Amino acid sequence: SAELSAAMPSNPNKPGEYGDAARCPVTGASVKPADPLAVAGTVTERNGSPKTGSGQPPQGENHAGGSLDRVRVDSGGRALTTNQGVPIADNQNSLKAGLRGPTALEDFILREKITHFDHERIPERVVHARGSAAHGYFENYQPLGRFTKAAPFAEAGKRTPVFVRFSTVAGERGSIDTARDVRGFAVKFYTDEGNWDLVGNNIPVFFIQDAMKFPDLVHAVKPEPHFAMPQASSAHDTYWDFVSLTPESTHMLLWQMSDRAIPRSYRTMQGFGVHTFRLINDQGEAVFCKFHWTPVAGTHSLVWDEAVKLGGADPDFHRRDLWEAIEAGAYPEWELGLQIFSEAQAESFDFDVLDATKLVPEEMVPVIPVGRLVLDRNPDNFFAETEQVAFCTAHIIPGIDFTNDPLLQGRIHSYVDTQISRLGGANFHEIPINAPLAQVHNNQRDGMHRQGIPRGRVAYEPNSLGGGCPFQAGMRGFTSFPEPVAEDKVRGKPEKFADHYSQARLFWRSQTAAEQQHIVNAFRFELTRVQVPAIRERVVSLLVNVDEVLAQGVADGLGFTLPPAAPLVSDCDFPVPAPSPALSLLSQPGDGSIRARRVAILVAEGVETEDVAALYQAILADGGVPRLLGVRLGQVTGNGRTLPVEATLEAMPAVLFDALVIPDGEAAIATLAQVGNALEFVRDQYRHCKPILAVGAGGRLLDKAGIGAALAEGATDPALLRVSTMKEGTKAFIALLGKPRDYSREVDPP
Ligand code: HDE
Repeated sequence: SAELSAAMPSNPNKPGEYGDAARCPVTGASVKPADPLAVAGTVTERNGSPKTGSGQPPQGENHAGGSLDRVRVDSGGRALTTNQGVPIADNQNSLKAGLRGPTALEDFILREKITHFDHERIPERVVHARGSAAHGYFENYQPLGRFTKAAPFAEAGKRTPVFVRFSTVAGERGSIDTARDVRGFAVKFYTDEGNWDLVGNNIPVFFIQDAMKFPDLVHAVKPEPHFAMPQASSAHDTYWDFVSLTPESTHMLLWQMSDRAIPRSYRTMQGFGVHTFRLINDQGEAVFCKFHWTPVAGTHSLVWDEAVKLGGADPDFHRRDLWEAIEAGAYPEWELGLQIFSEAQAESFDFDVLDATKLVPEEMVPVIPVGRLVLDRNPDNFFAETEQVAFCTAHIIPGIDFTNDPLLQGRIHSYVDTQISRLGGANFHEIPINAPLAQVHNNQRDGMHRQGIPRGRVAYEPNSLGGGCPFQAGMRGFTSFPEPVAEDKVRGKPEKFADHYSQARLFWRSQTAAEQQHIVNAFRFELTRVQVPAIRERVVSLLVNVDEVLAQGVADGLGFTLPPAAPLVSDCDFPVPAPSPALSLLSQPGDGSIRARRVAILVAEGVETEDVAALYQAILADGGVPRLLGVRLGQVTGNGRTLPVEATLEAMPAVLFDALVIPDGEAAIATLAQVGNALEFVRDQYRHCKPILAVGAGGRLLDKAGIGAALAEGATDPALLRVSTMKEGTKAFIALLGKPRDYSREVDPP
């Protein structure tokens, strides 16, 4: 075991806590947090206490900003204290009047402990409550000054620290990761000129066009209010009732029913800013821009049967995957791409770029790669960082600006507003994870939980008593793009917003046959759960406007004849763009690397241990994650060495692995062939279209599971390697492991 694990990679950013060093921690050592005052220079105090405040404040330092080291706490080698720093002698017993007597009201230690506990919870996010996050950096490729003066894009190679949170939308904080749902992809850039939050999703369009409809959408998709069911699922009446009456949702529904909504990992999904934004250069010239994040590992998704089983096998599947990849040093990485276009170009489009239910096809405006995002450090504390981070679309910096997208306009208000109740007041920007690295100087004062201690008697501007400080930055500061506006005040929508179907059709036509089938199956699943037949039919009548094959497939799955098309809200003939291959998940196969891919190697007494050890090392060497799975924990021996069983078939079922190896070994295969879990494991790997390597006698386990027979009927299966020696199959297997799944063996139902 030590031999195998010695080769396991670990994260050099956390050497003391993870990897080899963590196996024998230094006892009693404590890490002193950095002294913030020491950084800014020595402070002279009358009585030597930095708390009395008689010294000079650290000039030019942002009290709230700086590295998180400032607030990290490590209790190694320390005694327990109260929140007031008073040492605690006994943490087992409350203070009583006699050993069998009542507890004393004066037990301030008990009361402090219980009171704090009573108030430990804060409200979860109204949407996107379930999430996971990591630290990292954005690295810019080339100066983008021609388009924007935004600080992260100023120089080649410039790195801006980021904190990124991924999330599901509908489920509560403790809900499963693999629900069919949109994923949030929120990036906080701690730039030189303040925080910029790009709060996006893994799908480039949205359900609705106007912020006015957001509370309705969310009320419809969340658990139904009378009985609080279902959790983390859109497969219920109120959701489909709402969207069936909201034709503008149709395009998004196709994305939501596609495999995008069941990603394999946060590491393998795209991200999008969704709205059209503006970039502004230092001449004040503006262009429109759409933001795209593309995973270096490629876009990979689960299949539905697998997602459902994962909900039980590991509800934290995506959280664990992100955490483990970073701990292992397989840092997740994305490339940032921009679609840049002028206002004149936008006017020539058949759709409105202010409509968030539309995307700009890459064939019309190419995606230019401008930098990369790398996540290389896990948070120290989930609550302090991941839960308290507050992303706000209002957080933009000079060089970036909003457009009039009516969905974006509503978001500018919503995010700041929601943090005030979620985080308990207007000073949430002072919570360390939210504090900018850039300095904060203004005359905003007081409020709940204020951290900073502003000095002096001036809290207004203009002033003379404070020397006019802090002063307006003028041209160096944020200036909004001076877009001319002269219109009547109205409630309504521009005409092109009435096109609800042409891009839905574009998306459908751009999918491969397997992806189309998955979309049909997803509609069938969700609408089968819907109880009211009229709602099912209304949804299908929307789909008739998209594509008859799609609508017919769904209607067949639900057992009714095709209803008439839903009425159109506009007589305009909106042209459908030519199919865009970039909209297929399979267009982003990734770099072929097997980093962080999980491989199950089935072992039992008598397995060919030399083969297994060699394969294990080969997978590790390429950054993959092999695991030896057996019937029970313990050890197995075979030809030459003893191997540890790292996990069991019962505790770690097939859905937790990307690929399967069945090594040679007559006795081992004879044992496994008697075990229900082993046969089910093999079947699941097969039906979920994952690569399988079966060596020598291992092939017999395929036969026993009924897979050999399927192949005998003449089918060829490039992802199923049945070889006589491990050596023969290793290279081809590792190559398969780095590729997207091949859906050609898929059958429905599984
Ligand atoms: Fe959000 N959204 N949203 N949203 N959203 C929130 O803010 C809202 C929308 C997105 O990891 C809330 O801090 C409105 C689009 C992400 O912390 C809330 C509208 C997109 C996250 C809110 C939208 C998003 C949120 C809940 C329509 C993709 C999680 C808690 C006008 C571009 C951020 C919070 C995180 C979270 C409001 C639509 C993405 C209530 C009103 C479109 C990734 O403020």
